[in-house]
Parts: sequence; structure tokens; C-alpha cells
Amino acid sequence: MSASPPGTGPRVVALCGGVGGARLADGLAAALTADALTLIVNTGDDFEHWGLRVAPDLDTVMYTLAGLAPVERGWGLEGETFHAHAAMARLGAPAWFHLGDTDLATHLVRTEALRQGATLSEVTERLRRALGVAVRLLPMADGPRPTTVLSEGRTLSFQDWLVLERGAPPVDALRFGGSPDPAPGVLDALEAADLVVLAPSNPYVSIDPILALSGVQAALERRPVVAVSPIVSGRAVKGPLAEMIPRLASEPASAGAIRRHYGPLLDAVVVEAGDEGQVTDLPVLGTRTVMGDRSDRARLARELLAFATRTVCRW
Ligand code: FO1
Repeated sequence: MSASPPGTGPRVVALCGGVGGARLADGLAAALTADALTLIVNTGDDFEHWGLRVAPDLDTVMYTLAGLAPVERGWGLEGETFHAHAAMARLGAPAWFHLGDTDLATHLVRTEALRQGATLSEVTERLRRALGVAVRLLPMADGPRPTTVLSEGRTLSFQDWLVLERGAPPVDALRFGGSPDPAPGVLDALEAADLVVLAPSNPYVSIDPILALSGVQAALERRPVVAVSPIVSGRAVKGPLAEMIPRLASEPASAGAIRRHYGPLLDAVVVEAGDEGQVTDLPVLGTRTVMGDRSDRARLARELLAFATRTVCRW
């Protein structure tokens, strides 16, 4: 059943975080009109650094859609300089996390707006408009929901685990702190969606924090949901996911493990060409899922939308 009134076109919501999620979001933004797409972004990675509120996944998605993200490095801005970082290090400030000179402006504006009483949703709206991003970008929640990693008896904050300790400590379990409501617009967007896309982000640390918010899973159960596997031929495109799966799911990393992770939420799956045989119980599209430039991201998004139309959506 379609949630869109006849003639209005499909409404798509994508859940995302990290580089893979940002790149698919960029492709969807190219393939759909701006009012047809809503992005719901993980904020479990958010933390305070140098007294500033940093929201890595929101910024990665925002910079990618603004065409400002670097091609190689998975975070920050293209052509960035790090003079302020060097100056901070000289003064003895922690230097393990790099805030670039231009990126700093985002954190300063966000921190000041929050200090003056704005919500994260409000300041995100302001930032994305200022950077010319036409698509609606929603933080998953306005209130704090920090992800922590349990590893061999230690509890690590997310960025300590991923950046300071380079994702090396084995992950025994993850905890999502706080109990904020989903941000304004999140549940409404999901209820109105003709299709929900789970981007090729790390399911444990990027998508699960969104799914665990009150009402999100129930809303998804009523909508067609397609996931894009972040595991390609048994390996993660980026980050520590391939090492996390055997430890957390007791099976080798594979597109099949991703499908099983999401369980009954999924209606269809997109995997790397050659990995199709790993998913046997749902419609599968095998294609090139490792995204390069913007036209390649749009190509994957168009293929995903056509596949969803053929298999799980009627619009
Ligand atoms: N990741 C790193 O590995 N090292 C960094 O110094 C670093 C700085 C950074 C600054 C701003 C930002 O938005 C992201 C940044 N990231 C950095 C990436 C980020 O910590 C993670 O990739 C995400 O949290 C995972 O989705």
C-alpha cells in the first residue's frame, strides 16, 4: 500500500551514518526531488571536544550532500587545513581528534546555537540550508544518546574507541545512553514513507542507535524496508565492521549476516554483485555497491529505487 497520495511520487526515508551512508544519501538526493527524501542521521557518535559539540555523522552527511566532502578521507572537508589544531596541540589540548579550520566553524555555530537554547534539529536545519543542502536532514534525536563500547571489561566512549584507540579494542557489546524521543519529524517521516532505506552504514553503531529509539522499529514494521549491505565479499568497505560481526553475531562477516542482523524488518536487500547467493529468503539486487563519484552514487540510488518498485513498493 502506498503512503503517498496519488500523483505525488514516492516518499523515501533513508537511515544513515558514516561515509557509506552519506554517499548513498547523496545518490538518493540526486535521484529524487528534494521534497521526496528525508535523511535520518545517527547522533550516537556525537561528543564534546575542546568544549565544542561535534556531530560527526550529521556533518559527514551534510558536507557530502553539499559537495564539500573529501574524496579520500572519510570525514571533514576537502582542502581542509589544520592550523588551529596545531595551535591547540602546542597549548597542550588533546590532539588525537582533528578538527579542521573550516570544520571548526560548524562546531562553533552549533555549540553557540545550542548554548542559546536551540535544539539540535533547529541548528542542523540552519546549517544545512546555509550550505545549500536541499534535502531534509534530521538528527535521530535532539537529546543525547551517546554510544559506548564494552570491550574486555572496559567501557569506552565511542570516539575514544574508534579514533583514539583506532577501533582496535574488540567489541563485546554496545550501549546507547539516555532515552531521548526521536527528533521532531522522524516518526512522521517514517509513517509517510513509501520506502525506507537502511544505508550501507555500520548496522551496530550507525543504524541500531536509530532503530532503538522509541517508536522507530514499530514504524518501520509498517513500511517497505530495503537495506544495502555494507559488507562486500566478506569485507567492510571501511571501518571495523568485519571484525565486529564474528564477535557480536557469532558468524563470519557477509551480506547474509547483515540480512540476519536486521531480521524481520527487511523486505529486500541490495548486495555487491557476486554476493547474491548469501541472501536466500528475500528479493535481492546484486550490483556494484562500492560507490565512487557522485554519478556512481546516483546510479546505485536509481537502481535501488527501480528494484524496490519492482519488488516491495507500489507507487
Ligand atoms: N576520524 C578519525 O579517524 N580521526 C579524526 O581525527 C577525525 C576527526 C573528525 C572531525 C570531524 C568529524 O565530523 C569527524 C571526524 N572523524 C575523525 C570521523 C568520525 O569520528 C567517525 O568516522 C564517525 O564518528 C563514524 O561515523
